[in-house]
Amino acid sequence: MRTPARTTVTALAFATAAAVTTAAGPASADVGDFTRTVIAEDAVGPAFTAVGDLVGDARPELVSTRYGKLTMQGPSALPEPGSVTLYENAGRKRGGGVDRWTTTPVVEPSDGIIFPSEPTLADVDRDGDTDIIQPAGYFWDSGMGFSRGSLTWWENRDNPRSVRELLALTTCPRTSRGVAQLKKCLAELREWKRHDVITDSPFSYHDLQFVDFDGDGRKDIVTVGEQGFNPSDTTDDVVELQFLKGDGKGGFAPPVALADGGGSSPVVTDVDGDGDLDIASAQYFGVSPVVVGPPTGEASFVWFERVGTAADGVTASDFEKHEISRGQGPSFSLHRVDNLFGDGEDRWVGVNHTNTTAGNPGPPVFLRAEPDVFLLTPGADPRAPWSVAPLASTVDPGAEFTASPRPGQAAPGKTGFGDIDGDGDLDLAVSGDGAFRLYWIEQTAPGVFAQHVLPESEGWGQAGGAKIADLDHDGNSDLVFSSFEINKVGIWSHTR
Ligand SMILES: [Ca+2]
Ligand SMILES: [Ca+2]
Ligand SMILES: [Ca+2]
Ligand SMILES: [Ca+2]
Repeated sequence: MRTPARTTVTALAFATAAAVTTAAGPASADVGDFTRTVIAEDAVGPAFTAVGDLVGDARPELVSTRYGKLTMQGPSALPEPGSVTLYENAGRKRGGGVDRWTTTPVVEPSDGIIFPSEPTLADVDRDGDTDIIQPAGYFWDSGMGFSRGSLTWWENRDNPRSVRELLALTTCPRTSRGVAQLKKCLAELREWKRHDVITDSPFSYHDLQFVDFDGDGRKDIVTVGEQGFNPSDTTDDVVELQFLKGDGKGGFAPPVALADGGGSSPVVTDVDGDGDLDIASAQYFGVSPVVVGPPTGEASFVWFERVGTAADGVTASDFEKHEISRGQGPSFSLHRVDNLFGDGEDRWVGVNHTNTTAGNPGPPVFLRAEPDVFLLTPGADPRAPWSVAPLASTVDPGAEFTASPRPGQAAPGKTGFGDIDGDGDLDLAVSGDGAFRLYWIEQTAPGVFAQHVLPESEGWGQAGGAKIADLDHDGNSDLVFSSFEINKVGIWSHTR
């Protein structure tokens, strides 16, 4: 869900069309080559889900965000604070499957975090355990006079792994009277501790990169802040690429604007191989949906070349923007995929975010780019435009990214990479987003891809996740999706 804010608010503004119901089936069902397990039913606005090792269990945990309730204020949908939940596998350690999970709140509505989007899991304070960095904010707040965007990180204190955390635990027996007080003291010390990086910002944040961007040995945050202002005006959006210098202990300097533009999921990598870190990004805002005729507006995919040094600080003057390609329309994400074809080479995959379904408001659909996942290939000089081709050479009948005609919907969306079918090569898990179902793109031979609908995913629209991991260590991959449209979080486990 590249622009959950835009799609969501528009969906809700036209809420009469938004009702999607599915009969509640068994929690787990065999479907084709996959078993589907629904682990959250009737969740309030599931948004994004990350996968990582956060607690002592050797199996991965899930960190899943909820946008929470939206209330109508006149014609506008106004979100109430959301939440973030940790899921720990509660099944047996061997053969326990993926259908039993213990949940722990990390962020609760009382924390006042608006629209928590893609969590980044990383050891922010370098004490040995994995913490959660949470970008948040509602894209349309800027047009309603609110400043509720935030970047926060949540300190993992489940297992004391530093001297400081151990010492804190030893204070409980001294300060507590009775077992009940002792338990309460210990429980509070193990709660996720909030740290504010940015609060009350007019920018909304969807995603970020936690990386040492200025080469001082301490990780920093590179992100994109967005403000949508008037929903009916596509030219008034403010999009700012930002750098927040980290001190290595969980503190961050205020954001420095590096550029206007980029998209909500920037990728920090050395694009041109000259030894310094650049930024690559899909762009959504400012990109014309009309791709027939002379080019107008922003490019679909861009990169920002680092041309200066970090010695005098990292600023906008250190970067030069280059177009990767245009003509794919507003776009969702760009990925540099290590060894995608199994030949040792990195490949670039771009995901656009468009709608060519008759009845979708906007310019005539024949003028727009088809929704697709693309292979983007730089030439000898990556500053020149790259070649672009659809990634999948075959698409199952009826498995196109056909988006709902509902206003604000576009496809595809969140995309993950991993070996889904266990044959040793990388495949893709793709959220249809505005196409209200899920997909997987199978690598059938090196560099050859076939697009399929994930079975039993009809209705799973506006889904985050698209994470691929072996959640129960049974040797088969599990795909995780959290769908705003259907209010469910589910796992598709490959079965052979
Ligand atoms: Ca930590
Ligand atoms: Ca740094
Ligand atoms: Ca570079
Ligand atoms: Ca595979």
